[in-house]
Amino acid sequence: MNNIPYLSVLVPIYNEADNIRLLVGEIRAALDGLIDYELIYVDDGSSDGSWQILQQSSQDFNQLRVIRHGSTYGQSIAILTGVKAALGTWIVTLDGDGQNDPADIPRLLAVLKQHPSIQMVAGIRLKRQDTWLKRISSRLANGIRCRLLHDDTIDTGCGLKLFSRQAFLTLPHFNHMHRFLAALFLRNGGGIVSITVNHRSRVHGQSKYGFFDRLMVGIVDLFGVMWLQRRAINAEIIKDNK
Ligand SMILES: Nc1nc2c(ncn2[C@@H]2O[C@H](COP(=O)(O)OP(=O)(O)O)[C@@H](O)[C@H]2O)c(=O)[nH]1
Ligand SMILES: [Mg+2]
Repeated sequence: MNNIPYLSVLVPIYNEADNIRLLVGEIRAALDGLIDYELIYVDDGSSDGSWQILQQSSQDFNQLRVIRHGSTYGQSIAILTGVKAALGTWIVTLDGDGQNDPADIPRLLAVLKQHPSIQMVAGIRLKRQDTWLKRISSRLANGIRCRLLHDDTIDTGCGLKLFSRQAFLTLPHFNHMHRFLAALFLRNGGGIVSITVNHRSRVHGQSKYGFFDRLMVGIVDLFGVMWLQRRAINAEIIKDNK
């Protein structure tokens, strides 16, 4: 690819071997011929052959960039690696298990056209295709988070998001930050819009998150993000001679 793309599609994965080819095909079906984009997969030290499949896939599709971590660091760190490497002005993230639908990406881009000054368009999974335990725990966590952080977002766990690369790089970065992007962009003074998106069942592989690990990490992080909000200052600049 010679030109700088408008959009970088970013897929962080850990052990998603059976989902890669299908999802790459769906992303291409949604975006080829529609927009100038690159596709970046960040493999977070998978042990199931995902890396070999990614390397093969990149030979068939030269807009596909594949990056591999030397160890497993977590989803947020994989997203950060991908955003740093990305060339696009805008980033769209998707889960690598196929639960998000690439056919929704043009709808996110259309929202951006209507609201050009915002920093993020977030997906809301209205009809979640997950177990009842995951749906209930997620609804509870979303409710508590929304009330404490006032982040104006009813589903921060949705992996489908479109955001400004440059704005993302100015956020504080920490593990698990991907669940707090709405609060962090708002803290930066950026506008966000949420739209409902499709959600599908996981067909291959297994969920990487259990109920208790997500809950415990989530509580600690919630207090951390509240502290960041308290300390936020967006200075108004009234003069700059250059
Ligand atoms: N890079 C990276 N990605 C992860 C990790 N854990 C989960 N993921 C990816 O994040 C996405 C969502 O994870 P998933 O297990 O489906 O979560 P769930 O949908 O909430 O059950 C998938 O693409 C996973 O491959 C991790 O430790 N590192
Ligand atoms: Mg999933």
